Amino acid sequence: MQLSGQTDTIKLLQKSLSPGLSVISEKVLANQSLSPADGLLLFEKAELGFLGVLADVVRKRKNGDKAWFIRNFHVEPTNICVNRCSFCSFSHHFSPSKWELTVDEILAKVDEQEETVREIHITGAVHPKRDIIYYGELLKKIKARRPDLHVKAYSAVELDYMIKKAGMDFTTGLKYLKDCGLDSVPGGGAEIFDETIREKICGMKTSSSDWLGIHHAAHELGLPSNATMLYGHVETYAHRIDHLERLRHLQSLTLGFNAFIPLKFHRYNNEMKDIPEVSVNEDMKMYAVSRIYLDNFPHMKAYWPALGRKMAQVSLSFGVDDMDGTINDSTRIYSLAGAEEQSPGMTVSGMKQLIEEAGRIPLERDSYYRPVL
Ligand code: V47
Repeated sequence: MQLSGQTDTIKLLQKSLSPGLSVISEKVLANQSLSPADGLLLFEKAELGFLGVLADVVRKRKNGDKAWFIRNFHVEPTNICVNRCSFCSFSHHFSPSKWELTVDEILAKVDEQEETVREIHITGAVHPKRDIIYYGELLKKIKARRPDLHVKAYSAVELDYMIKKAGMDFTTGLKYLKDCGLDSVPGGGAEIFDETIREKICGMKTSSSDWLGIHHAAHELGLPSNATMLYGHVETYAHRIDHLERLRHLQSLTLGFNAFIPLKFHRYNNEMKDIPEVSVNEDMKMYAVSRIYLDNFPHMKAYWPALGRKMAQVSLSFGVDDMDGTINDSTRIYSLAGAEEQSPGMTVSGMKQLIEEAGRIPLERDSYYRPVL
């Protein structure tokens, strides 16, 4: 029999599948959402190759053969943190050095970038002495220098702290920052929503409901955002599905999320260093199940400084359509945690080559996933 595409491949595979997995594959082909029990069955029983085929159906439905990337850079204003998360190698509690950039130092980093760089991603630790006025002024100064630069800034954890400190509610605080120049909110700080696991690995930080509440408020103000999950530590598959379910539910209300970004736990130099890192097969499983489950998320991003560029390339066959960006060696969060990319930066031609080698069409994007032509 000659195969005419993914549907035929799945129909062939169905003959050797358990009834549960076969029903799931029918749902995916019919563009129906999976139940939490379906998601769990995929994690527990599905072969990796089968997950790749199903994830590919969803990826292709949403993005064709395009794989997006952006010219961007990060600024991590400080690593001095009021929180003490067990998985974090970045904060001053564990990092070999302690830093806080001045506004001028941050602006100098903005000035260093070529004009073609279109997005700045600002995130860092939760500094006890800084407040919403400071962060708002920073946004205004960046916009005064580079009005065209999209500012994706402050994880929900930083926002939670500065907004509560100002005595504001989430909507008022975010509106203030939006008026100062905030364009979108990055996905950091989500970790794992399950309250028991969250208490174990990052009990001091923003609660899951506040993380979701901040993103909800941002979406209602027209600020798009991303979502992440820190996986591969002490959580179970059921915790991962619970996390995906909470995200899918919020997305069904707002459609404000752009991308989901699974973040693989790295163990170097943090309080969870005794936990072995998961295999690359487990990474690809995580990407594929997320792509299949989050059927209302337009994009799945492989954050290559965390995953490594080779596995990011492989992830394009497990649901990923977005390779994040060129980064320009501007982030330390993962290098401090022992990721293989110790100086993460990629040229545009390197990015395009990586994508083309995986059989996809590289497309430079802006922060709203509009092609840059
Ligand atoms: O929230 C910290 C994670 C996140 C470790 O929105 C760790 O486009 C693994 O959210 N091992 C911050 N992960 C980074 C982040 C992000 C990155 C890229 C793009 C976007 C986006 C957002 O990094 C933290 C935490 O989950 N993290 N330490 C570690 N040892």
